[in-house]
Amino acid sequence: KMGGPTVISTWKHGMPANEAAWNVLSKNGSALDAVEAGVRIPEADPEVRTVGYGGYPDRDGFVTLDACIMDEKEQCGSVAALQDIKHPISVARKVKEESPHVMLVGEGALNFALDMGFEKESLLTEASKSDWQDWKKDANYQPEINIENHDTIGMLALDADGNLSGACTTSGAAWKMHGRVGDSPLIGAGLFVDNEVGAAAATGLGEEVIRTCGSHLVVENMRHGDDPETACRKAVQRIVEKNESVENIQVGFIAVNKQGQYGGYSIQPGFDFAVYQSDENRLVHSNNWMS
Ligand code: SD4
Repeated sequence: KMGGPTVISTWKHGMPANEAAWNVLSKNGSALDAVEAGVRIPEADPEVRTVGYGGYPDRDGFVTLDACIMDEKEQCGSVAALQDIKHPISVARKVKEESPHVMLVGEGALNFALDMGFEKESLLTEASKSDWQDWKKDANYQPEINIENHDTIGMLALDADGNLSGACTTSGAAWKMHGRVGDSPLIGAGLFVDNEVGAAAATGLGEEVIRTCGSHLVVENMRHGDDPETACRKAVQRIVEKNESVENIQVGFIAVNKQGQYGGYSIQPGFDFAVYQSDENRLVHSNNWMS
C-alpha cells in the first residue's frame, strides 16, 4: 500500500501508541516527534507489562529498561539497563541530542537522565512484583512464545515531508539475568532507519535478533529491492536457518519504506502490528513462517 504519512508499531499496544503518533503526524509534525510521543503511551501504562512503568523485573527484582531512537539524519541515541526512569525513549533522545555519544548504560544512563531533569521513580508495580515472586518459586528461564515477555514496542513513522524515524522501547525479556541487554536498544538489531530506503524494528527473543543484526538486515533487503514484508520474511528466514529448531523462538519484524509501503513477518503465529495510514488505525495479523 502506498503513501502519505504512515505509522506502524508492534503488537496490540501499538494501537493507542499509533494514535499519539498520528496526532503529531497529522499536524505536519516530524516522524521523530511522532515516534517519541507514540511509544511514551505504553511506557507510561502499568497494564503493559513489557514496556516501561509496570514492566516485569529481571530475576533479581529490578525493572531495567532498554530503548533507542533513530532519526532521518541517521542520528541515534540509546539507553540500556536503565532503572527508575519512566520514559527511557526520551532519555535516549536526549543522549542523541545532548551528549556526544550514542549509547549510555546502567548507572551512567541514570545519572545523565537525572542531569537532564528526569525524575527518579519506582517502576515496579505490585502486580509485577507479585508475578516475579510467583516466578521465583520454580525459576524457569525457558522463553515462552507470544506471551507478555516478548512485547517490545517498536514504532516507525514516515512524515508529510517524507522523512523516516523510529523508536524502540522495552523492559526486556521477563526474568532476564541482571545486566542482560536485549536487541531493543541496539541500533541495527532492534531498530534501524535509513532515510533513503526505509526503516525496520524487531520484537521477540532479542538474542536471536542481535546475532543476525535483524533490523539492519531488513533495511538492507529493502535497499536491494524487496518490499517491506518480503524484507522481513527474509530476516526471519535467516534466524530460522541459524537454529536447529525455532519451535520455542518468537521474533517479529515490522518495516516501512520511503514510499509508505509497510509490512511485517514473524516466526510463530500470533504476532500483530498496528498501522495508521490515511486516517485509519488498524491491527494487522502478521504472516508467519510456521503456517
Ligand atoms: C528483548 N526484544 O529484550 C526485547 C523484548 C522482547 O523478548 O520483545 N522480549 O529481547
